[in-house]
Amino acid sequence: MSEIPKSHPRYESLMTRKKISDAMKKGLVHETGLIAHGRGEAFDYLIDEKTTVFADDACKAAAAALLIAENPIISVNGNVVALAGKECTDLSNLIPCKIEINLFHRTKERMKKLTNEMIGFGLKNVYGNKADARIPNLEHDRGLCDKEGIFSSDVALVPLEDGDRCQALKFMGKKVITIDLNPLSRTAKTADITIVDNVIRAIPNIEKWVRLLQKEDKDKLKNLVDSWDNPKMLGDVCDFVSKRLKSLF
Ligand code: PTJ
Repeated sequence: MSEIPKSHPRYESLMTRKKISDAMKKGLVHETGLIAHGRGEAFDYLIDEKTTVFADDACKAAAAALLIAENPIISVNGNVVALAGKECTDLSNLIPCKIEINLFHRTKERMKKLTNEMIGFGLKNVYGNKADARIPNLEHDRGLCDKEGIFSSDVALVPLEDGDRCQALKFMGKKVITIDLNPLSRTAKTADITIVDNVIRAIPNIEKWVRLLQKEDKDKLKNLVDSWDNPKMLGDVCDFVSKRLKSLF
């Protein structure tokens, strides 16, 4: 493929596409990950490809939840590793928390490649390979997980998550934080805290809030989490998008 000129008005978006398509060729991203990415791009358009005040507030609540957690974890899939693997590693070191690879389309080969990719980003312990536990009520390999990983976690950050698994994690009693550009998805509606933003912007933004909040009193952080109203925020995002679209023409 010929070089994309920096002067192209969609340079960043095209480079991100290249990143995800290269990762698919390397066997990191599943082929349907490209379709998921396209859907994400469409929703990103609707918010002008910028972090909204609602997403920023959600990142703040997410940071607070991760900081007060006893056993927090970040779950990553192929798309997340390709787009924000290094940023997830940095965030996990800062909180600190575990990272587990949880795949929808799980194969031994992809698990191995993604594990090596995360090790390359500096992650010391990669969870997900033991697969010595199962998320209840989830048939198929996507229910496999690590006992010492997501299975025993109390707060789980699950970006680009499948709706079924998000519901199953909630059913296990976990506090679930997601990052999903689609405010209408089942995952967005099921999670406790939904960050309606691109994972590329959201992970560094959570990191920003972790730095700002890490010395705060635990009670204050707990209040922040307890007062978070996810359905209201989703309504506000939809309102924002509809007003924005009406104002354009
Ligand atoms: O690597 P695997 O095997 O675990 O597979 C991962 C994918 C993403 C293929 C799988 O989980 C899947 O099919 O996901 P869905 O059900 O298509 O959901 C992906 C959601 O993430 C959709 O609502 C998209 O709008 C949203 N999304 C896509 N790209 C981004 C995004 N949200 C935030 N940032 C993105 N870059």
